[in-house]
Amino acid sequence: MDLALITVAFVLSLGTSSFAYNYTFPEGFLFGTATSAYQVEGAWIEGGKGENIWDRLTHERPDLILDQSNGDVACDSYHKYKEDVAMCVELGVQFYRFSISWPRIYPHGFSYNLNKEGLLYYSKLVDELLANGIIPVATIYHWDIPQALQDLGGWTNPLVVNHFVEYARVLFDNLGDRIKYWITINEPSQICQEGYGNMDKAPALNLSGIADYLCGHNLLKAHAAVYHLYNDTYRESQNGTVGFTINGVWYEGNSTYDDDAAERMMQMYFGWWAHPIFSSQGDYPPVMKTFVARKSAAQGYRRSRLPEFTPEEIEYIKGTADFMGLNFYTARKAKGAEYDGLEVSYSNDHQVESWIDRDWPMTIAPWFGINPLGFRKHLNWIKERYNSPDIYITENGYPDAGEIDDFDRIDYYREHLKAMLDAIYEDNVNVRGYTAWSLMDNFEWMFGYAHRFGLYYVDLTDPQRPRTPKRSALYYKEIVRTRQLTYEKLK
Ligand code: GBH
Repeated sequence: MDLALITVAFVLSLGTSSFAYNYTFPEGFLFGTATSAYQVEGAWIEGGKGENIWDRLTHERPDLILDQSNGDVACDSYHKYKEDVAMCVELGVQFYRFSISWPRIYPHGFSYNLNKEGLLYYSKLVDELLANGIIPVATIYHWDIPQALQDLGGWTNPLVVNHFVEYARVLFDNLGDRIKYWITINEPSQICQEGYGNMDKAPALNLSGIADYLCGHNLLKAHAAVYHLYNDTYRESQNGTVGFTINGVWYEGNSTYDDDAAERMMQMYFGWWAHPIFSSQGDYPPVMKTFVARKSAAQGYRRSRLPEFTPEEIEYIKGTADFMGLNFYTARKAKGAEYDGLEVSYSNDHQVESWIDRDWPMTIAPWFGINPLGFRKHLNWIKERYNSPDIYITENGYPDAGEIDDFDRIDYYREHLKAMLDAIYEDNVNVRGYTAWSLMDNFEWMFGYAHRFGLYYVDLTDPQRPRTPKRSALYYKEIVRTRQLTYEKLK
Protein backbone atom coordinates (compact mmCIF):
# COMPACT_ATOMS: atom_id res chain seq x y z
CA MET A 1 0.00 0.00 0.00
CA ASP A 2 1.35 3.38 -0.82
CA LEU A 3 1.08 6.26 1.56
CA ALA A 4 -1.90 7.84 -0.13
CA LEU A 5 -3.91 4.64 0.19
CA ILE A 6 -2.95 4.21 3.81
CA THR A 7 -4.03 7.76 4.47
CA VAL A 8 -7.36 7.15 2.78
CA ALA A 9 -7.88 3.94 4.78
CA PHE A 10 -7.04 5.77 7.99
CA VAL A 11 -9.42 8.61 7.31
CA LEU A 12 -12.18 6.15 6.43
CA SER A 13 -11.62 4.14 9.60
CA LEU A 14 -11.83 7.33 11.65
CA GLY A 15 -15.14 7.94 10.05
CA THR A 16 -16.50 4.49 10.77
CA SER A 17 -16.76 4.91 14.54
CA SER A 18 -19.54 7.41 14.09
CA PHE A 19 -20.83 5.64 10.97
CA ALA A 20 -21.29 2.47 12.99
CA TYR A 21 -25.08 2.52 12.89
CA ASN A 22 -25.08 3.63 9.29
CA TYR A 23 -27.33 6.60 10.04
CA THR A 24 -30.41 4.44 9.95
CA PHE A 25 -33.33 5.43 12.14
CA PRO A 26 -34.58 2.83 14.63
CA GLU A 27 -37.58 0.69 13.81
CA GLY A 28 -40.80 2.35 14.87
CA PHE A 29 -39.18 5.77 15.01
CA LEU A 30 -41.75 8.39 13.97
CA PHE A 31 -41.21 11.42 11.75
CA GLY A 32 -43.46 14.42 11.69
CA THR A 33 -43.76 18.12 11.16
CA ALA A 34 -45.54 20.84 13.11
CA THR A 35 -47.39 24.15 13.28
CA SER A 36 -49.45 25.96 15.90
CA ALA A 37 -52.92 27.48 15.67
CA TYR A 38 -52.21 31.19 15.98
CA GLN A 39 -49.15 30.92 13.74
CA VAL A 40 -51.00 29.42 10.75
CA GLU A 41 -54.79 29.46 11.04
CA GLY A 42 -55.77 33.07 10.47
CA ALA A 43 -59.57 33.52 10.49
CA TRP A 44 -59.03 35.32 13.74
CA ILE A 45 -62.60 36.51 14.00
CA GLU A 46 -64.33 33.86 11.92
CA GLY A 47 -66.23 30.74 12.80
CA GLY A 48 -67.25 31.98 16.23
CA LYS A 49 -63.70 32.26 17.53
CA GLY A 50 -63.09 34.56 20.51
CA GLU A 51 -60.22 36.99 20.93
CA ASN A 52 -56.96 35.60 22.28
CA ILE A 53 -53.95 37.35 23.82
CA TRP A 54 -52.07 37.42 20.51
CA ASP A 55 -54.98 39.05 18.71
CA ARG A 56 -55.00 41.68 21.44
CA LEU A 57 -51.24 42.22 21.54
CA THR A 58 -50.70 42.41 17.78
CA HIS A 59 -53.67 44.74 17.31
CA GLU A 60 -52.81 47.06 20.17
CA ARG A 61 -49.04 46.97 20.03
CA PRO A 62 -47.98 46.30 16.41
CA ASP A 63 -44.79 48.18 17.29
CA LEU A 64 -43.72 45.15 19.32
CA ILE A 65 -43.77 42.94 16.22
CA LEU A 66 -40.67 43.19 14.03
CA ASP A 67 -42.64 43.78 10.80
CA GLN A 68 -45.81 45.09 12.53
CA SER A 69 -47.68 42.06 11.22
CA ASN A 70 -50.20 39.79 12.94
CA GLY A 71 -51.91 36.43 12.59
CA ASP A 72 -55.26 37.74 11.35
CA VAL A 73 -54.87 35.77 8.12
CA ALA A 74 -51.48 34.07 8.58
CA CYS A 75 -51.29 31.02 6.25
CA ASP A 76 -55.09 30.87 6.15
CA SER A 77 -54.94 27.26 7.30
CA TYR A 78 -58.46 27.61 8.67
CA HIS A 79 -59.56 27.45 5.05
CA LYS A 80 -56.60 25.64 3.53
CA TYR A 81 -56.12 22.76 5.95
CA LYS A 82 -56.56 20.23 3.15
CA GLU A 83 -53.54 21.71 1.40
CA ASP A 84 -51.61 21.44 4.65
CA VAL A 85 -52.48 17.77 4.93
CA ALA A 86 -51.52 17.28 1.28
CA MET A 87 -48.10 18.73 2.09
CA CYS A 88 -47.72 16.25 4.93
CA VAL A 89 -48.63 13.50 2.49
CA GLU A 90 -46.06 14.77 0.02
CA LEU A 91 -43.40 14.75 2.77
CA GLY A 92 -44.41 11.22 3.72
CA VAL A 93 -44.37 11.98 7.44
CA GLN A 94 -46.10 9.68 9.91
CA PHE A 95 -47.62 12.46 12.02
CA TYR A 96 -48.66 16.09 11.97
CA ARG A 97 -48.40 18.13 15.16
CA PHE A 98 -50.87 21.02 15.23
CA SER A 99 -52.40 22.96 18.10
CA ILE A 100 -55.97 23.69 19.03
CA SER A 101 -57.05 27.27 19.58
CA TRP A 102 -58.70 27.56 22.99
CA PRO A 103 -60.94 30.53 22.01
CA ARG A 104 -62.15 28.62 18.94
CA ILE A 105 -63.60 26.06 21.34
CA TYR A 106 -64.58 28.31 24.24
CA PRO A 107 -64.54 31.90 22.90
CA HIS A 108 -64.17 33.44 26.35
CA GLY A 109 -62.54 30.51 28.06
CA PHE A 110 -65.55 29.79 30.24
CA SER A 111 -67.25 26.49 29.64
CA TYR A 112 -70.78 27.76 29.04
CA ASN A 113 -70.82 28.54 25.34
CA LEU A 114 -69.15 25.77 23.40
CA ASN A 115 -68.41 26.89 19.85
CA LYS A 116 -69.40 23.86 17.76
CA GLU A 117 -68.03 25.44 14.61
CA GLY A 118 -64.56 25.54 16.13
CA LEU A 119 -64.76 21.91 17.16
CA LEU A 120 -65.93 20.99 13.69
CA TYR A 121 -62.85 22.59 12.16
CA TYR A 122 -60.52 20.37 14.18
CA SER A 123 -62.71 17.38 13.61
CA LYS A 124 -62.41 17.87 9.85
CA LEU A 125 -58.66 18.40 10.10
CA VAL A 126 -58.28 15.18 12.08
CA ASP A 127 -60.46 13.24 9.65
CA GLU A 128 -58.48 14.54 6.70
CA LEU A 129 -55.23 13.46 8.37
CA LEU A 130 -56.54 10.01 9.25
CA ALA A 131 -57.98 9.52 5.77
CA ASN A 132 -54.44 10.06 4.52
CA GLY A 133 -52.85 7.74 7.04
CA ILE A 134 -51.27 10.51 9.09
CA ILE A 135 -51.34 10.44 12.89
CA PRO A 136 -52.75 13.61 14.45
CA VAL A 137 -50.66 14.92 17.36
CA ALA A 138 -52.55 17.71 19.12
CA THR A 139 -51.15 20.38 21.39
CA ILE A 140 -53.91 21.61 23.67
CA TYR A 141 -52.26 24.92 24.50
CA HIS A 142 -49.76 26.72 22.27
CA TRP A 143 -49.89 30.25 23.71
CA ASP A 144 -53.31 31.56 22.72
CA ILE A 145 -55.34 31.82 25.92
CA PRO A 146 -58.69 33.63 25.51
CA GLN A 147 -58.36 37.35 26.26
CA ALA A 148 -61.33 37.15 28.65
CA LEU A 149 -59.33 34.80 30.87
CA GLN A 150 -56.28 37.02 30.57
CA ASP A 151 -58.37 39.93 31.83
CA LEU A 152 -58.78 37.87 35.01
CA GLY A 153 -55.04 37.28 35.30
CA GLY A 154 -54.63 34.45 32.80
CA TRP A 155 -52.21 31.80 34.07
CA THR A 156 -51.59 33.73 37.29
CA ASN A 157 -55.21 33.15 38.38
CA PRO A 158 -55.51 29.75 40.15
CA LEU A 159 -58.97 29.31 38.59
CA VAL A 160 -57.28 28.86 35.21
CA VAL A 161 -56.82 25.23 36.26
CA ASN A 162 -60.58 24.61 36.17
CA HIS A 163 -61.04 26.42 32.88
CA PHE A 164 -58.20 24.48 31.30
CA VAL A 165 -59.64 21.19 32.51
CA GLU A 166 -63.07 21.97 31.04
CA TYR A 167 -61.48 22.94 27.73
CA ALA A 168 -59.45 19.70 27.66
CA ARG A 169 -62.51 17.66 28.60
CA VAL A 170 -64.45 18.85 25.60
CA LEU A 171 -61.49 17.95 23.36
CA PHE A 172 -61.19 14.44 24.81
CA ASP A 173 -64.97 14.01 24.51
CA ASN A 174 -65.17 15.09 20.91
CA LEU A 175 -61.80 14.27 19.39
CA GLY A 176 -60.32 11.67 21.72
CA ASP A 177 -61.78 8.82 19.70
CA ARG A 178 -59.41 9.85 16.90
CA ILE A 179 -56.52 11.73 18.55
CA LYS A 180 -54.18 9.38 20.42
CA TYR A 181 -51.26 11.72 20.99
CA TRP A 182 -51.88 14.75 23.20
CA ILE A 183 -49.47 17.40 24.37
CA THR A 184 -51.08 19.46 27.12
CA ILE A 185 -48.89 22.54 26.93
CA ASN A 186 -46.14 23.81 24.66
CA GLU A 187 -43.12 25.48 26.27
CA PRO A 188 -44.05 26.71 29.74
CA SER A 189 -40.91 28.85 29.95
CA GLN A 190 -41.97 30.84 26.93
CA ILE A 191 -45.49 31.25 28.30
CA CYS A 192 -44.48 32.29 31.81
CA GLN A 193 -41.01 33.72 31.56
CA GLU A 194 -41.32 35.44 28.20
CA GLY A 195 -45.04 36.31 28.49
CA TYR A 196 -45.35 37.24 32.17
CA GLY A 197 -41.73 37.83 33.16
CA ASN A 198 -40.72 39.99 30.22
CA MET A 199 -42.19 41.23 26.95
CA ASP A 200 -40.99 38.63 24.45
CA LYS A 201 -44.44 37.05 24.22
CA ALA A 202 -48.05 37.98 24.88
CA PRO A 203 -49.40 39.16 27.27
CA ALA A 204 -46.07 41.00 27.70
CA LEU A 205 -46.60 41.71 31.39
CA ASN A 206 -42.97 42.35 32.27
CA LEU A 207 -43.28 41.29 35.92
CA SER A 208 -40.20 39.15 36.27
CA GLY A 209 -39.57 37.30 39.52
CA ILE A 210 -43.24 37.37 40.46
CA ALA A 211 -45.77 36.82 37.69
CA ASP A 212 -43.57 34.25 35.93
CA TYR A 213 -43.51 32.04 39.04
CA LEU A 214 -47.24 32.41 39.68
CA CYS A 215 -47.92 31.54 36.05
CA GLY A 216 -45.69 28.47 36.29
CA HIS A 217 -47.30 27.28 39.47
CA ASN A 218 -50.82 27.25 38.05
CA LEU A 219 -49.63 25.96 34.70
CA LEU A 220 -48.03 22.89 36.29
CA LYS A 221 -51.21 22.21 38.23
CA ALA A 222 -53.35 22.71 35.13
CA HIS A 223 -51.19 20.28 33.18
CA ALA A 224 -51.38 17.70 35.98
CA ALA A 225 -55.14 18.12 36.30
CA VAL A 226 -55.61 17.43 32.59
CA TYR A 227 -53.33 14.39 32.77
CA HIS A 228 -55.35 13.01 35.70
CA LEU A 229 -58.59 13.75 33.87
CA TYR A 230 -57.36 11.68 30.94
CA ASN A 231 -56.14 8.90 33.20
CA ASP A 232 -59.28 8.68 35.28
CA THR A 233 -61.91 9.18 32.61
CA TYR A 234 -60.59 8.58 29.12
CA ARG A 235 -57.50 6.39 29.06
CA GLU A 236 -59.33 3.10 29.32
CA SER A 237 -61.68 3.78 26.43
CA GLN A 238 -59.46 5.98 24.27
CA ASN A 239 -56.09 4.41 24.94
CA GLY A 240 -54.00 7.43 24.00
CA THR A 241 -50.87 9.02 25.36
CA VAL A 242 -50.41 12.41 27.03
CA GLY A 243 -47.18 14.38 27.17
CA PHE A 244 -45.77 17.79 28.03
CA THR A 245 -43.39 19.81 25.84
CA ILE A 246 -40.50 21.86 27.22
CA ASN A 247 -38.10 24.07 25.30
CA GLY A 248 -34.51 23.04 25.89
CA VAL A 249 -31.55 25.39 25.68
CA TRP A 250 -28.23 23.68 26.29
CA TYR A 251 -26.31 25.82 28.83
CA GLU A 252 -22.62 25.05 29.04
CA GLY A 253 -19.83 26.42 31.24
CA ASN A 254 -16.19 26.95 30.30
CA SER A 255 -14.69 25.75 33.57
CA THR A 256 -15.62 23.63 36.56
CA TYR A 257 -16.66 26.77 38.39
CA ASP A 258 -18.90 27.87 35.54
CA ASP A 259 -20.28 24.35 35.25
CA ASP A 260 -22.10 24.94 38.54
CA ALA A 261 -23.73 28.01 37.08
CA ALA A 262 -24.58 26.18 33.86
CA GLU A 263 -26.16 23.32 35.80
CA ARG A 264 -28.11 25.80 37.92
CA MET A 265 -29.35 27.45 34.74
CA MET A 266 -30.37 24.07 33.30
CA GLN A 267 -32.28 23.42 36.52
CA MET A 268 -33.93 26.82 36.60
CA TYR A 269 -34.76 26.92 32.89
CA PHE A 270 -35.60 23.31 32.09
CA GLY A 271 -35.80 21.70 35.55
CA TRP A 272 -38.36 24.32 36.60
CA TRP A 273 -40.81 22.27 34.51
CA ALA A 274 -39.17 18.88 34.21
CA HIS A 275 -38.34 18.34 37.88
CA PRO A 276 -41.95 18.53 39.17
CA ILE A 277 -43.21 16.18 36.46
CA PHE A 278 -40.37 13.85 35.50
CA SER A 279 -38.00 13.53 38.50
CA SER A 280 -38.54 10.84 41.11
CA GLN A 281 -38.67 13.45 43.91
CA GLY A 282 -41.11 15.81 42.19
CA ASP A 283 -41.39 19.49 43.18
CA TYR A 284 -39.26 22.38 41.89
CA PRO A 285 -35.51 21.71 41.65
CA PRO A 286 -33.88 22.14 45.08
CA VAL A 287 -31.41 24.69 43.71
CA MET A 288 -34.26 26.79 42.34
CA LYS A 289 -36.09 26.80 45.67
CA THR A 290 -32.87 27.77 47.47
CA PHE A 291 -31.91 30.57 45.12
CA VAL A 292 -35.32 32.20 44.88
CA ALA A 293 -35.90 31.90 48.64
CA ARG A 294 -32.51 33.36 49.50
CA LYS A 295 -32.90 36.30 47.19
CA SER A 296 -36.48 36.91 48.31
CA ALA A 297 -35.38 37.02 51.95
CA ALA A 298 -32.56 39.45 51.16
CA GLN A 299 -35.12 41.67 49.46
CA GLY A 300 -37.32 41.70 52.56
CA TYR A 301 -40.01 39.29 51.37
CA ARG A 302 -41.62 37.35 54.20
CA ARG A 303 -41.67 34.26 52.02
CA SER A 304 -40.16 33.10 48.77
CA ARG A 305 -41.54 34.59 45.57
CA LEU A 306 -41.51 31.03 44.25
CA PRO A 307 -44.81 29.56 45.47
CA GLU A 308 -44.69 26.30 47.39
CA PHE A 309 -46.40 23.07 46.49
CA THR A 310 -48.00 21.12 49.33
CA PRO A 311 -46.82 17.51 49.72
CA GLU A 312 -50.14 16.42 48.16
CA GLU A 313 -49.60 18.70 45.18
CA ILE A 314 -46.07 17.38 44.70
CA GLU A 315 -47.45 13.85 44.49
CA TYR A 316 -50.33 14.98 42.28
CA ILE A 317 -47.98 16.54 39.70
CA LYS A 318 -45.24 13.93 39.79
CA GLY A 319 -45.31 11.41 36.96
CA THR A 320 -48.02 13.17 34.97
CA ALA A 321 -46.60 12.54 31.50
CA ASP A 322 -46.42 9.47 29.31
CA PHE A 323 -43.61 11.10 27.36
CA MET A 324 -41.43 14.18 27.40
CA GLY A 325 -41.69 16.51 24.43
CA LEU A 326 -38.44 18.35 23.80
CA ASN A 327 -38.18 21.38 21.55
CA PHE A 328 -34.56 22.06 20.76
CA TYR A 329 -33.10 24.92 18.78
CA THR A 330 -30.02 26.37 20.38
CA ALA A 331 -27.37 26.49 23.12
CA ARG A 332 -25.68 29.13 25.26
CA LYS A 333 -22.49 29.54 27.24
CA ALA A 334 -23.02 30.30 30.92
CA LYS A 335 -21.17 31.60 33.94
CA GLY A 336 -22.11 32.71 37.43
CA ALA A 337 -22.97 36.37 37.83
CA GLU A 338 -23.78 38.81 40.60
CA TYR A 339 -26.67 41.13 40.00
CA ASP A 340 -28.03 43.97 42.08
CA GLY A 341 -29.49 42.22 45.11
CA LEU A 342 -32.56 44.41 45.26
CA GLU A 343 -33.81 43.96 41.73
CA VAL A 344 -36.71 41.53 41.68
CA SER A 345 -36.24 39.35 38.60
CA TYR A 346 -35.79 35.81 37.42
CA SER A 347 -32.24 36.54 36.26
CA ASN A 348 -31.35 38.09 39.58
CA ASP A 349 -32.68 34.92 41.17
CA HIS A 350 -30.68 32.49 39.06
CA GLN A 351 -27.51 34.60 39.00
CA VAL A 352 -26.31 33.26 35.68
CA GLU A 353 -25.06 35.24 32.75
CA SER A 354 -25.33 33.56 29.37
CA TRP A 355 -24.34 34.33 25.81
CA ILE A 356 -23.90 32.82 22.37
CA ASP A 357 -20.37 31.61 21.69
CA ARG A 358 -18.64 33.57 18.94
CA ASP A 359 -17.51 30.34 17.29
CA TRP A 360 -21.00 29.07 16.62
CA PRO A 361 -22.57 29.96 13.28
CA MET A 362 -25.42 32.46 13.71
CA THR A 363 -28.85 32.44 12.13
CA ILE A 364 -31.04 35.39 11.20
CA ALA A 365 -32.57 35.27 14.71
CA PRO A 366 -30.57 37.13 17.38
CA TRP A 367 -31.27 34.39 19.96
CA PHE A 368 -30.13 31.56 17.76
CA GLY A 369 -26.55 30.28 17.34
CA ILE A 370 -26.01 26.77 16.01
CA ASN A 371 -24.59 24.02 18.22
CA PRO A 372 -25.75 20.50 17.29
CA LEU A 373 -23.51 18.83 19.88
CA GLY A 374 -25.48 20.77 22.50
CA PHE A 375 -28.55 18.81 21.32
CA ARG A 376 -26.83 15.50 22.03
CA LYS A 377 -25.62 16.75 25.40
CA HIS A 378 -29.06 18.02 26.32
CA LEU A 379 -30.59 14.65 25.52
CA ASN A 380 -28.02 12.96 27.75
CA TRP A 381 -28.69 15.45 30.54
CA ILE A 382 -32.39 14.55 30.43
CA LYS A 383 -31.68 10.84 30.39
CA GLU A 384 -29.45 11.09 33.46
CA ARG A 385 -31.68 13.32 35.54
CA TYR A 386 -35.12 11.95 34.80
CA ASN A 387 -34.54 8.23 34.58
CA SER A 388 -34.46 8.01 30.80
CA PRO A 389 -37.99 9.02 29.84
CA ASP A 390 -39.46 8.41 26.41
CA ILE A 391 -38.63 11.55 24.48
CA TYR A 392 -40.25 12.95 21.39
CA ILE A 393 -38.49 15.83 19.71
CA THR A 394 -41.59 17.95 19.22
CA GLU A 395 -39.74 20.80 17.46
CA ASN A 396 -36.38 21.42 15.82
CA GLY A 397 -35.73 23.79 12.96
CA TYR A 398 -33.93 26.71 11.42
CA PRO A 399 -34.92 30.32 10.64
CA ASP A 400 -34.00 32.39 7.60
CA ALA A 401 -35.59 35.15 5.55
CA GLY A 402 -37.46 32.70 3.29
CA GLU A 403 -34.98 31.13 0.85
CA ILE A 404 -36.37 28.45 -1.45
CA ASP A 405 -32.87 27.04 -1.97
CA ASP A 406 -32.39 26.74 1.76
CA PHE A 407 -29.14 24.79 1.97
CA ASP A 408 -28.34 26.17 5.41
CA ARG A 409 -31.57 24.70 6.73
CA ILE A 410 -30.63 21.35 5.23
CA ASP A 411 -27.27 21.53 7.02
CA TYR A 412 -29.06 22.34 10.25
CA TYR A 413 -31.45 19.40 9.96
CA ARG A 414 -28.69 16.99 8.98
CA GLU A 415 -26.39 17.97 11.83
CA HIS A 416 -29.17 17.85 14.41
CA LEU A 417 -30.51 14.54 13.18
CA LYS A 418 -26.99 13.18 13.36
CA ALA A 419 -26.55 14.49 16.92
CA MET A 420 -29.87 12.87 17.81
CA LEU A 421 -28.89 9.52 16.25
CA ASP A 422 -25.60 9.64 18.17
CA ALA A 423 -27.61 10.17 21.36
CA ILE A 424 -29.85 7.22 20.47
CA TYR A 425 -27.21 4.73 19.39
CA GLU A 426 -24.07 5.75 21.27
CA ASP A 427 -25.65 7.05 24.46
CA ASN A 428 -28.85 5.01 24.65
CA VAL A 429 -31.17 7.96 24.96
CA ASN A 430 -34.82 7.00 24.42
CA VAL A 431 -35.84 9.21 21.52
CA ARG A 432 -39.00 7.93 19.84
CA GLY A 433 -39.79 10.54 17.24
CA TYR A 434 -38.71 13.74 15.58
CA THR A 435 -40.69 16.78 14.47
CA ALA A 436 -39.41 19.32 11.97
CA TRP A 437 -40.50 22.85 12.83
CA SER A 438 -42.21 23.93 10.72
CA LEU A 439 -44.39 22.52 7.97
CA MET A 440 -44.54 26.00 6.45
CA ASP A 441 -43.47 29.60 6.96
CA ASN A 442 -45.75 31.19 9.53
CA PHE A 443 -46.25 33.97 12.06
CA GLU A 444 -43.07 33.82 14.14
CA TRP A 445 -44.41 35.73 17.15
CA MET A 446 -42.45 38.93 17.84
CA PHE A 447 -40.52 38.39 14.60
CA GLY A 448 -43.68 38.39 12.51
CA TYR A 449 -43.08 36.94 9.05
CA ALA A 450 -39.49 38.18 8.91
CA HIS A 451 -38.09 34.92 10.34
CA ARG A 452 -39.23 31.82 8.54
CA PHE A 453 -38.87 28.20 9.63
CA GLY A 454 -40.92 26.45 6.93
CA LEU A 455 -40.17 23.38 4.86
CA TYR A 456 -42.69 25.03 2.55
CA TYR A 457 -42.44 28.64 1.50
CA VAL A 458 -45.64 30.64 1.92
CA ASP A 459 -46.21 33.73 -0.21
CA LEU A 460 -47.80 36.04 2.33
CA THR A 461 -48.40 38.81 -0.19
CA ASP A 462 -50.73 36.60 -2.22
CA PRO A 463 -54.30 36.36 -0.88
CA GLN A 464 -54.28 32.68 -1.87
CA ARG A 465 -51.25 32.09 0.38
CA PRO A 466 -49.70 29.60 -2.07
CA ARG A 467 -47.22 27.09 -0.60
CA THR A 468 -44.05 26.00 -2.41
CA PRO A 469 -41.69 23.24 -1.26
CA LYS A 470 -38.19 24.41 -0.41
CA ARG A 471 -35.08 22.29 -0.95
CA SER A 472 -35.30 21.28 2.70
CA ALA A 473 -38.74 19.76 2.07
CA LEU A 474 -37.23 17.49 -0.56
CA TYR A 475 -34.36 16.65 1.76
CA TYR A 476 -36.64 15.80 4.68
CA LYS A 477 -38.88 13.77 2.41
CA GLU A 478 -35.89 11.69 1.33
CA ILE A 479 -34.89 11.04 4.94
CA VAL A 480 -38.39 9.99 5.86
CA ARG A 481 -38.63 7.74 2.81
CA THR A 482 -35.26 6.00 3.21
CA ARG A 483 -35.29 6.20 7.03
CA GLN A 484 -31.65 7.03 6.69
CA LEU A 485 -29.70 10.22 7.06
CA THR A 486 -28.39 11.41 3.72
CA TYR A 487 -24.99 12.51 4.78
CA GLU A 488 -23.35 13.89 1.66
CA LYS A 489 -22.97 17.63 1.62
CA LEU A 490 -25.62 18.79 -0.78
CA LYS A 491 -24.04 22.12 -1.59
C1 GBH B 1 -40.65 27.59 19.60
O1 GBH B 1 -40.12 28.31 20.67
C2 GBH B 1 -42.15 27.74 19.53
O2 GBH B 1 -42.80 26.64 20.12
C3 GBH B 1 -42.68 27.94 18.14
O3 GBH B 1 -44.00 28.38 18.19
C4 GBH B 1 -41.78 28.89 17.39
O4 GBH B 1 -42.27 29.22 16.13
C5 GBH B 1 -40.44 28.23 17.27
O5 GBH B 1 -39.92 27.95 18.53
C6 GBH B 1 -39.37 29.05 16.56
O6 GBH B 1 -38.98 30.14 17.34
O7 GBH B 1 -34.72 36.65 21.59
O8 GBH B 1 -35.87 37.62 23.38
O9 GBH B 1 -36.92 37.45 21.25
C7 GBH B 1 -38.72 28.29 20.80
C8 GBH B 1 -38.28 29.02 22.04
C9 GBH B 1 -38.17 31.12 20.91
C10 GBH B 1 -37.19 30.80 23.06
C11 GBH B 1 -37.44 32.43 20.76
C12 GBH B 1 -36.43 32.10 22.89
C13 GBH B 1 -36.33 34.22 21.79
C14 GBH B 1 -36.71 35.35 22.68
N1 GBH B 1 -37.51 30.20 21.80
N2 GBH B 1 -37.13 33.02 22.03
S1 GBH B 1 -36.00 36.86 22.18
